[in-house]
Amino acid sequence: MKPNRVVIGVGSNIRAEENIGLAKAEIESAHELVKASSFLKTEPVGFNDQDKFTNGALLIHTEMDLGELKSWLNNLESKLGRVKTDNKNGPRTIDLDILVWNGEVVDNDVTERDFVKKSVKELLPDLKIGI
Ligand code: PH2
Ligand code: MG
Repeated sequence: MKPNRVVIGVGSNIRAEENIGLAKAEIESAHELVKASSFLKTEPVGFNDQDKFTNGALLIHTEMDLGELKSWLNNLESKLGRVKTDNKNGPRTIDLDILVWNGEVVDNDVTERDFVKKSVKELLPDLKIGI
């Protein structure tokens, strides 16, 4: 089995269905996709004047180490038209965040955003989240 078990958070509010489909296909081509959570429409957090997001998460097994996977996901975001702007909470074609790395929560969104926590719980029901 590939050594690293990772939950990737996926979000989009620009052509979300298309971009999430493309991201999932690329991820499946380079890693073992174990399970996808449900994907839900969510109210924008942090900056209100934009469309609703679609959010969910993917559980993968991968040979890549943490650094490699981070840059691989960054490249995929760019390939799918992600433009980084000054507004960290603004609209995006795709957002791919490493949420859980081998059983360890590595992104604060997991504790701070209910929809992120819910996706992670769906994929890893036994994971301890927060205190
Ligand atoms: N991501 C953001 C900012 N706001 N809102 C929702 N609903 N979903 C997101 O994924 C999201 C957001 C920047 O990380
Ligand atoms: Mg994010």
